[in-house]
Amino acid sequence: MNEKHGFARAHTNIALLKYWGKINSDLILPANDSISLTLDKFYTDTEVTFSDEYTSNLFYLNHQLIDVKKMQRINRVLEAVKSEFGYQGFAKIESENHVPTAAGLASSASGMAALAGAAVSALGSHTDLTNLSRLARLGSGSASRSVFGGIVHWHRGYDHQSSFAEQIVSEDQIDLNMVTIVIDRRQKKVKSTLGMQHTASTSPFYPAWVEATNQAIPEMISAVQNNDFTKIGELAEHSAAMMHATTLSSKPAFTYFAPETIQAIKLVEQLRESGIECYYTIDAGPNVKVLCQSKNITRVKRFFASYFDQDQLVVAKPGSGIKFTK
Ligand code: 2P0
Repeated sequence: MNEKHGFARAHTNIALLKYWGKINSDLILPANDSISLTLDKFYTDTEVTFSDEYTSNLFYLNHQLIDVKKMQRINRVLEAVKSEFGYQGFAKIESENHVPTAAGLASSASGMAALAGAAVSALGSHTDLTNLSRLARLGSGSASRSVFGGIVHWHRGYDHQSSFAEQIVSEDQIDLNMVTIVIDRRQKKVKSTLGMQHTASTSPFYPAWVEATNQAIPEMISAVQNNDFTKIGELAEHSAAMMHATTLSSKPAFTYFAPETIQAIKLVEQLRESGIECYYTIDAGPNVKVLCQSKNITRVKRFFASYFDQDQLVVAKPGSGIKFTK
């Protein structure tokens, strides 16, 4: 029996300038560039074993066997890795998510990055992180960014080769933290893949979204390089607001906001007006993520604790890029 093993750990990320819509859904090529912060505490560990004895791919998530019908994207990543390394057998994938549902964060970014990392590591060398980012992208767009730590820029590109992420600054070069206000733990009703597709094809505001985001990219890069928290926060907040405006202008219109989402937005504005600088960002769900500097984490948490339960508040700091050992 000829077995090949690989392991990878990848962290989740949160977009500061959002990815929202594709120009090619097979290759997952986005309409606009995006910029994200990789988070420290939340990650996926994945082990891949290739063997010529297996007759199909098997995927265990948190020790439970997953239905083959749900494996389309996993298979796509595996096929791409296998074809790069000229391998023809099947794989067993064992994945453990350390992204608690209570954190209100998506695990597809860390999951697909860890899968690509472990598969590449099993079959060849994992030193080419740019290529790893391309392979992770085939599983989930945001996964391309989870290959790197700190603040990361995903170049939209125009084909498989040109669409990949790169690091702008590392995790120890940036003072940017995130307090998540978990408003709803249930799975979102409109999954991001569908939500962005519907928005891109029906919102008259969508072309303006793409243009405004691409224009904001160089501004965000220089804000990050200068560690300019005010500018980073303003750009991030505006990106989230614009993204959610595209869902409200799609046909039929929809929103990820819950009543408490608006309440939390107002509270962020109130806290900021009181002199504690913070900004919100919101993804494809109702939870609100508050960006702040290290010196204000305790104050931000204390403020929101008077409106929400303690276990609804989750703090995350900048995290590292993909690792190939535990
Ligand atoms: C982002 N989101 O930039 C944006 C903002 C959600 C809102 O990337 O279809 O799971 O797998 O490429 O990566 C979530 O979308 O979507 C996402 P696919 P993905 O973080």
